[in-house]
Amino acid sequence: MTAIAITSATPTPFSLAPGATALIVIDMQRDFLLPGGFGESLGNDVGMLQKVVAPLADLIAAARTAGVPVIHTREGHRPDLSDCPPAKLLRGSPSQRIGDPGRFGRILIQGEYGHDIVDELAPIPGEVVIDKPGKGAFYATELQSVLADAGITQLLVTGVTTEVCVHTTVREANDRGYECLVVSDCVGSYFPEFQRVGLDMISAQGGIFGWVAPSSAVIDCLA
Ligand code: TIU
Repeated sequence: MTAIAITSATPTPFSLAPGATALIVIDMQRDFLLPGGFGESLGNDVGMLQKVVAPLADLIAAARTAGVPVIHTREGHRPDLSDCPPAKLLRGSPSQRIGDPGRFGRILIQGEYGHDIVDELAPIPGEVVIDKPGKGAFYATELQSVLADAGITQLLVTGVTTEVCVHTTVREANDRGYECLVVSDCVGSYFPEFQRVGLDMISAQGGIFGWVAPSSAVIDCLA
């Protein structure tokens, strides 16, 4: 299939190759989006991330219709915390730490209600869900082999938070040779300033890590 140009992408039009593209949805978990989870324990206003859900639901629906694979990630740890480095566990002075009981179960622990993806964006049968212990989706996960097996070379990157797990994943992907287009209204930050600057940093310097475009432009191309 021939490539389709997303002409409104910055810094240059993005040449989307259907059949070689996956939509990656990073960490749209209750623990980051709902009160009582990890995000709030760090002192954040979790409401800041809610605005991502509606446009991302539309983009996921368009990807499914177009046959673009949707890959979800979840940040979290084993119940015994054996995959959580002490440096991560002890970082900062949160009101609650990873593994502590929160409103939705133990915070950021696999299998707990809060660790799972919000209802509106729930994976459907057959979609890959990558459980990751770090901020980047490639570190200590099977993501690279999943992408290689599917012949994926381009990633439409969405999820939260823009400057933490989205950025880390885009940088990891960039160094592994993937072309990343970050969907501007489908990534979210607790901090408006970080959202703006985080997106600018990706497409600056001629697209040092990738491209940025709104979901409307991506959905038009997938239709
Ligand atoms: N705290 C914060 O902004 N983010 C994270 O801890 N993880 C993700 O970004 N998923």
